[in-house]
Amino acid sequence: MGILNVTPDSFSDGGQWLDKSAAVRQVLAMQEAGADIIDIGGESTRPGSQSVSTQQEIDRVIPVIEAIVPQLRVPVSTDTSKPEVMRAAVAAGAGMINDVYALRQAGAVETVADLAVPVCMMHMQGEPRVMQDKPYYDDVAGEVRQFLLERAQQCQKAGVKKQNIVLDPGFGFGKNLQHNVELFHKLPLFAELDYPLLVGVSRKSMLGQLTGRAVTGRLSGSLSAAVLACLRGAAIVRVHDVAETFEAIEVATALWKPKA
Ligand code: 7PJ
Repeated sequence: MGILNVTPDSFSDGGQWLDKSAAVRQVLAMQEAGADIIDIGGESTRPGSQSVSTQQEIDRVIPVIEAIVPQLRVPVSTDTSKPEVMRAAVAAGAGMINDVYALRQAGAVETVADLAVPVCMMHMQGEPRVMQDKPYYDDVAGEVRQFLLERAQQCQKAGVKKQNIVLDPGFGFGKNLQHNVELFHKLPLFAELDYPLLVGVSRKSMLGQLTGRAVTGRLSGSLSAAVLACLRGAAIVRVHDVAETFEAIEVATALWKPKA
């Protein structure tokens, strides 16, 4: 899954793709490089970020979705928590919803059930503005796993089809380095659930904490983490650097279990 942020303030590519034609070039390049899904978001969820209005988010995201969908072979996912944005995005041609609130906003579950599109539900403790203040868990992997299973079950009860659900432990969302490391170590506990597992660690601050690198210097760390996530059972990795990630996974896959 290749990331396209159409926000002025995202932590690693904020402000870069506000221009529509630049955005189109970028998604075509990600598709060429091997992306199977393009994830487009109009609201930054980085720690401390402020939320944007529904209309602002629609104004940022919908024109870009309309511009890119006719040119793409692969589906577009929309990174949003707002039911109105979900509806507008799918009407504009998006084929998937990616929600860091795991459909907990009012009306979100019903909307996704009604739209009948795949949805990624991510775990987050707290909300972006305050989530990194003092994250606390007794058992981070157990609690995140339980949360995701409960959300999946509630959504299925409300009419979301099981085969449309993807789960994501939400690296960096209300988690400190120790939490993130433990979660990463225990990814197999998530991979064994009966839902595809999505992992997003690309350029995140946990990699900066491990390497001392600023956002622009986190490619090697991101590749290493993406490969390990796949080996631990991730079905989808959400990344900024699609070409590099594709190649890293290609080599790891070939060498991990050579074809007979
Ligand atoms: C994630 C996300 C993630 C899913 C962001 C960033 C911060 N959606 N949206 N999983 N992260 N599903 O791009 O690093 O980890 S925003």
